[in-house]
Amino acid sequence: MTEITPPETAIASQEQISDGKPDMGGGLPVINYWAEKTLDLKGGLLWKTLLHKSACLSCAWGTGGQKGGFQNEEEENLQRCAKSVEAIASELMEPIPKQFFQNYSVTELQKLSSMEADRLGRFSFPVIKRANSDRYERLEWQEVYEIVTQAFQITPERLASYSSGRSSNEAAYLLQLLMRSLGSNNLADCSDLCHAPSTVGLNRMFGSGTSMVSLADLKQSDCIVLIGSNAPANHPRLMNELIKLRDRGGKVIVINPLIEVGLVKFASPAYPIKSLLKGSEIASHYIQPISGSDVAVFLGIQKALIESDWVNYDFLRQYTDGWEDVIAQVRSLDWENITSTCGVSREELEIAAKMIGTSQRVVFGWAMGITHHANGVDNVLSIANTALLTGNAGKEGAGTMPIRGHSNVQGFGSMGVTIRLKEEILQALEKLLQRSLSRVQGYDARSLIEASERHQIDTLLCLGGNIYAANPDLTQAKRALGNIDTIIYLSTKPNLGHFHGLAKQNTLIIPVYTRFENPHKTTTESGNNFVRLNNEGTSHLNQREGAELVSEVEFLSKLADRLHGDDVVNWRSLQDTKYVRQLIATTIPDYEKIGEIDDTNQEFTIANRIFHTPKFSTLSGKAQMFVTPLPELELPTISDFGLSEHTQAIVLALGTGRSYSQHNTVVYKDGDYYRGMPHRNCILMSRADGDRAGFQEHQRVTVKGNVGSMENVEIIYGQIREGSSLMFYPEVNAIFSAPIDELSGTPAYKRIPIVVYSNL
Ligand SMILES: Nc1nc2c(c(=O)[nH]1)N[C@H]1C(S)=C(S)[C@@H](COP(=O)(O)OP(=O)(O)OC[C@H]3O[C@@H](n4cnc5c(=O)[nH]c(N)nc54)[C@H](O)[C@@H]3O)O[C@H]1N2
Ligand SMILES: Nc1nc2c(c(=O)[nH]1)N[C@H]1C(S)=C(S)[C@@H](COP(=O)(O)OP(=O)(O)OC[C@H]3O[C@@H](n4cnc5c(=O)[nH]c(N)nc54)[C@H](O)[C@@H]3O)O[C@H]1N2
Ligand code: SF4
Ligand SMILES: [Mo]
Repeated sequence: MTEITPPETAIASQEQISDGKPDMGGGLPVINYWAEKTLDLKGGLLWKTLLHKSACLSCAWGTGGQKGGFQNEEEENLQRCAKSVEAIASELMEPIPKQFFQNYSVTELQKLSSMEADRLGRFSFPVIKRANSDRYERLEWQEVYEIVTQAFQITPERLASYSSGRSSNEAAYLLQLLMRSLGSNNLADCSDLCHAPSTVGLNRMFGSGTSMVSLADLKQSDCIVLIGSNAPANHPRLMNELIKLRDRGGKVIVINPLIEVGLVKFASPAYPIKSLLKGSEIASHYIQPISGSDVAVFLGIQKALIESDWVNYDFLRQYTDGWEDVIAQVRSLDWENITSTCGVSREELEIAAKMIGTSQRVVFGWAMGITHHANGVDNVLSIANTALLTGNAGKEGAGTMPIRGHSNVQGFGSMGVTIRLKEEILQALEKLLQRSLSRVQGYDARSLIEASERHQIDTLLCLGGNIYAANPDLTQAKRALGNIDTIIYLSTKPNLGHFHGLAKQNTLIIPVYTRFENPHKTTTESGNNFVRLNNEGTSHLNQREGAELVSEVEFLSKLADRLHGDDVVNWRSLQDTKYVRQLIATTIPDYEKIGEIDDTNQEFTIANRIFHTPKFSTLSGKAQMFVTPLPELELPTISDFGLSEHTQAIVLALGTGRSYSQHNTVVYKDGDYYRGMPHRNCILMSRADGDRAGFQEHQRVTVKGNVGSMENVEIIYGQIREGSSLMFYPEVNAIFSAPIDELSGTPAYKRIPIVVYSNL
């Protein structure tokens, strides 16, 4: 039997933080950032934008209120974080100069880093890169529409779209309506690389794939289990809810292989006196499992719940199906199996079980540490099983809460941008379009890359995002996109995809307005199912000479009009987003209220998503429980990577993710202050692993995955579970092709086998 050493608790490790690393998240650096951005030359414009009534661009927490940009849906004030400022500041940049693309070839632009590409400025006129040229050149709108219209007139199976969740509900709805009206279901979306396991898992269980918890619920809970989320960086306003929960005597259980300093202690600028200077304690109990072993953690917690009689059998009998199998599986597992899989002691798991079992209202929230695994759906099911075993679903203040990514990614799913469209919506769309629609299985983000590699895609329209750099194996992504005849990028800012994700014939970039600049009203949906109305705005770019931006809705409706002409749907009239909202109201279930929003201005919570009674949206009304097998977490050996056993090397599981100052594939600032990583070419690992391999901190090493390697990577020691490590995407996507979760199609970005070695 392997001896399991209980991981140090967060509180102990907090004192060990040295090397000039901060001992809490948030705090004065955040205030400094605000001051720097809001007081500089552009400060006035930034404040104007912050005060504009529109949802925050950045994460799906969904801040931005009825009376301006600073409220959440509970009308609490001061609800904008530094990440919001970061995202806005980036979109307020000047346009890329007129001569720029004449002066620089694509070959030269390919040398730019993500940060350098973003800093070029905003796109403000359409450009094209043709097959026989190494430059983007300006294109007239007339020609844009001619090329795109022609590119869309192909066999529908060879037409595809990819989207990213920054655009509006209206643009998302139009995109899928256009694609489906043409017979294509190839609606790949960034959610395929993100929360698809949550959507799949929760739909199977509850018949609804989103959070069942509202912000108001969160305020009533007395225990939050936060799993695989770096909320201090990626959902900062959630931290305020955790602070308030601790203040009212509640418990926060954190499950994460890495001690994120902001989850130990967080200094929130929202509470200048109470929290900002001293910081507020966040985690009551910090579990540091082996990465990828969360199912084992939850099976252990379930076992402890059963053994201590904290299971709510009445609830299970009345409101769930399949619970007997789940209980039988847990009983059949012995503790040794569980603890050796997750590397967490029985005592640690029992503490968590006690906190959950003795609390009245428990919320289970998770992010990418849960979904980015080959068993991502199982991870979600094991969390939701734990909620059901304790009756923490279908009541106020409790339930399952996937913490969604992009600010409107959930709206994209609701609008039907998905390859798993509910039959009910498909039928409503058929009625609207008065024709039968294709049932051919569409491509998600990964299968789109693979289909492109097989030369099965001719035209790809990208509504935002960066399909190239968001995917694993950048060489494959580049090759695959290079097989597509025409790629049309609708974008606000340049990213690596515009210079590396080039089509065989024509690559077009169409400059679009951001959410706060659109000349019409739009809506977005937060991760907690709250629909916001974004007011019309203007763009600072409109005053710049030669600027010709378009709204996404205008572009899509004009394209549809050209393709369909006279049709049952008057596509041209859909340039007025009010009409799009009317179509949404009639075809998207539980979205009826959007039909009145132009008259009432009333933002709303989508019906039938928040479960306050244990009646779920499944056929039987009962939650369906599923057995979740213990994961097998073997790693390859040094020689499997083609290195001699004598190399000074160590094999680790690599978790890839975001630094503090980046938004997905877009890097705003080098380094990660909170994790003590001075630049992006670092690997964070435990001192114990470094010692085992004979490395020194700050030594430069090679990190090798299954398709490539990165050189000169600096070792940084941190409070990460032995055997695990962390590096930043998108750069690291060059070195691996990730295993895929078969049930959701999502890559296992958080458990990539790598070997770290020294060339000396
Ligand atoms: N500022 C900012 N905000 C953002 C984004 C951004 O890039 N920048 N991106 C947006 C998007 S699209 C998303 S999806 C979210 C992402 O938000 P997160 O999911 O918080 O971001 P990640 O960096 O992917 O890392 C998640 C956490 O998972 C942990 N982890 C890694 N492996 C495991 C594991 O096996 N088990 C467990 N339990 N934990 C693990 C990591 O240590 C890390 O703390 O944020 C959204 N908000
Ligand atoms: N290794 C690794 N890979 C990952 C992840 C990971 O954790 N590790 N995370 C995955 C996750 S969770 C996600 S969500 C994906 C993210 O993948 P994507 O969503 O594809 O990528 P982003 O970097 O968010 O896209 C940024 C670009 O969107 C455009 N944009 C911004 N605002 C707008 C707008 O309003 N309209 C339009 N049309 N365009 C706009 C800009 O051009 C900007 O450069 O990456 C995935 N890839
Ligand atoms: S928590 Fe998210 S939605 Fe709220 S202000 Fe910060 S980035 Fe924006
Ligand atoms: Mo995401």
